[in-house]
Amino acid sequence: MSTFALPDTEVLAERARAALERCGLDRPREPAGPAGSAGAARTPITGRELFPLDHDGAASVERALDTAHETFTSSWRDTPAPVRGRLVHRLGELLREHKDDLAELVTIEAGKIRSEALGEVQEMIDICDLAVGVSRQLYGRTMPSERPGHRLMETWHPLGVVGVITAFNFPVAVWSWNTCVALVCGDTVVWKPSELTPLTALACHGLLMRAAADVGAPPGVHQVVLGGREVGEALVEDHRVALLSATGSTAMGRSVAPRVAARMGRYLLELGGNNAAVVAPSADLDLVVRGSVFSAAGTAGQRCTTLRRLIVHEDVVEEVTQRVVDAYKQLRDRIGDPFDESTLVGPLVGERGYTAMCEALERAGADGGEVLVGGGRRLAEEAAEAYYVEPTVVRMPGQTAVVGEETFAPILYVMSYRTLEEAVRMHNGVPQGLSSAIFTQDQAEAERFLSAAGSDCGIVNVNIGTSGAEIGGAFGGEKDTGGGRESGSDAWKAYMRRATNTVNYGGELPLAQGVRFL
Ligand code: UN1
Repeated sequence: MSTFALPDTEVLAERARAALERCGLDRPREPAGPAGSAGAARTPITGRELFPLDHDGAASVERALDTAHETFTSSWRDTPAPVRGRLVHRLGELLREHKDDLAELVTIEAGKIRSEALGEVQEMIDICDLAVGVSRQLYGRTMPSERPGHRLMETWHPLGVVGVITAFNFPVAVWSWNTCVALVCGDTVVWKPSELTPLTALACHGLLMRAAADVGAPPGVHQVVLGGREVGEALVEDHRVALLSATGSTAMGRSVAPRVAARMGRYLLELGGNNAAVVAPSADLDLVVRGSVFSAAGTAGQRCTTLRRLIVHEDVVEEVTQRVVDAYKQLRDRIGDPFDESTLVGPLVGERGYTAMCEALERAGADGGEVLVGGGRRLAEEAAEAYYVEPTVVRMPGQTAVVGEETFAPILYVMSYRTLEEAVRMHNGVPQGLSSAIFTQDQAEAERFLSAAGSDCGIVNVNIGTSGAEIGGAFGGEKDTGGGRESGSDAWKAYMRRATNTVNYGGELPLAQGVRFL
């Protein structure tokens, strides 16, 4: 059923306070302390402020960096990795205990529907499990030495302070991918969450501090710094930040990367996506419809992995389009309060997303695009400052400039193709390279899409949509997506430095490459 009643902001503020309290935070930061400046916690559900919240000033960011650096050098890097794993193990237990509380805060601050908010916290729990395993598997290789009586091997050492900058759309999971892995790798973390989601950040930090107290880890392993651009810039510029891991727009990445590189720091960027699915004539259309609708309209189109382009073979384009449009019609009554069990599409996080959506639809129309379903705004009378929108399908005559851009809103462009080569060309013909999919029953076709000459993305799927990746794989993408990899597989290596060791146990000193000297 359609949800026309939205909860009161005061009720949401009370729910947020109660969830924070259950996580062990009696009072979130009081506003306007002498060192800080006033910020606020907000909710996209009503578009209103929940309560004021102090931001960090330059001095407290400096203190956070000092503490993180001091903790790294004085104890954390020398703590055995499996012992570091105990901290993350305990965090995983606390996350299980407070799954509902964190999900509550994610819904309040990011507007995610309950099931997706719970899924996000589950993603955190999963990465804790993975990181605990990694804490006993920071493997280096041994290589045969060319010299008698010598051994050649590599060891992986902690890197230092990791600066983590996260976006509003995955306010807790992306933090945990970085932080759980960084902590077992022996790094300490300074986290700057999105300005839009400070409460979820304070709750995560609070739980991690409880875990640290429980297992006897130093509290300085993790700091959270709240604020805007200037706080992020302090992390970008500071030479003590050995790795800067940032999630956000390509524009942000373009500004960050050269500055970190100029001081020879490392960066790990997870930036925009413009993800597509190719639908071949042999595809199972039930899978196509279900996979596409969740990937395109889920999270109100605000995932990096959101499906934004559907490239469909001309033989099935009419049927696929019709079925996707029909499924979107079922969503029409399910846009609204993300706390309502029947809601599938919550609000956009703010006005910017709405404006971007309107502009994109206008440009698509000018390019010959036709809106087949959606496009409108909802609940504007009930909550003028909240932005609920109808997920939208646009039939496009071709891949015009606007289709090549990432618009962080639920717009799905549908285009058609004749040959797989053409489909792959269109697929790869955008600046971003995060996630991709092909729906086909033809194995050779699937393999071609997975091959070096196929999709150019970091994530390439067969018969599932583009979003909702598991944490076990490395997550990230190519081109304008930034090239970084986070989460599972061997992504931990980005959080460590490698030392190559040659050990002479032979008593002679033969030089490599047969060189003779003295
Ligand atoms: C993001 O949108 O920044 O694959 C991360 C997914 C999620 C993570 C998305 N597991 O959709």
